[in-house]
Amino acid sequence: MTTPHPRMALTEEVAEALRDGRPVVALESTIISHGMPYPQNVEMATEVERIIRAEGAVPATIAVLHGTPRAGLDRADLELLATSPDVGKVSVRDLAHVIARGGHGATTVASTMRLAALAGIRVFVTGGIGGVHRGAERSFDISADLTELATTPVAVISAGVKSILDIGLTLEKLETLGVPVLTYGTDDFPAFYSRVSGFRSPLRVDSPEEIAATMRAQWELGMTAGLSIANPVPEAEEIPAERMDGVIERALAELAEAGIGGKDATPYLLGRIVELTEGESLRTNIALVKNNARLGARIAIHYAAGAR
Ligand code: PSU
Ligand code: MN
Repeated sequence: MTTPHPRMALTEEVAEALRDGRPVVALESTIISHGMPYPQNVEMATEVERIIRAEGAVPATIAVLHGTPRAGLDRADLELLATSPDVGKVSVRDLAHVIARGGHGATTVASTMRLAALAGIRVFVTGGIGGVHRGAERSFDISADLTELATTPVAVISAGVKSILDIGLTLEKLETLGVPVLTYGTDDFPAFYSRVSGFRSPLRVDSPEEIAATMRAQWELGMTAGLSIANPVPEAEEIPAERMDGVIERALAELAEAGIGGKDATPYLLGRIVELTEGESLRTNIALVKNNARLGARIAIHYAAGAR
């Protein structure tokens, strides 16, 4: 057990669970503020916390509020993140400044990993991680999520990587960075909306026990990198890649036309994809986050049991 960093504010529930070595699962907040429309975003955030509790773990949604990095939020906090235009998208490079000015920030995968690690949380559930954008050889647009995975010891459960990114280059980059990429229950690396991306999984695992044991081995060896755990969307909810391809091509073309880049690129693409699929992609997005929450809670339970 690690003592939480003094700059982190934990709820009593999260602090006690960590003190007692009980399972805790971190959740990000950019997905709430910049990844989904209202009110589905706050409903998703609440439902995911409920699922994690029902599985027997403690949820800890992470954000910066009034300049304080927090782990564990209440309904009013979630509502604020879901509705307020004052909540910026905060990745690692933005953390210090939002804290210094006492502002609000929705944390990305990268900054959520960093704050989770400072709180002493090792398991983190999200929908999709950032990666190497298509055309990165010119734009240099590679998400800080990847550099964070290379340096911060947290296991991140996602549904793989969206094909708004270059999935092949993202997998190559993760290999270079020494990040274990485990796929749960399948030999195919999943593509978020779709169960199959056309890329093989680097490593297949078939149980939460095996994932928890891999986390332990990774960190007992003194390696500080995190792990990327890819959990395919349930079959009933998936949108086949053939159907998503056209939508994603169109959203990418519109992004280029609008001249949008930098940190606004991912939120823009996510929003356009929801519009272009008339909400179908949103239903899939919500379903896969819930599915990841179930797996993440089970991993946290096995990890906590082994750490005692
Ligand atoms: N991918 C998704 N949904 C998301 C994000 C990525 O499928 O909500 C969010 C996550 O918070 C992720 C961030 O960390 O976007 C990556 O942004 P960027 O590409 O600007 O690094
Ligand atoms: Mn970027």
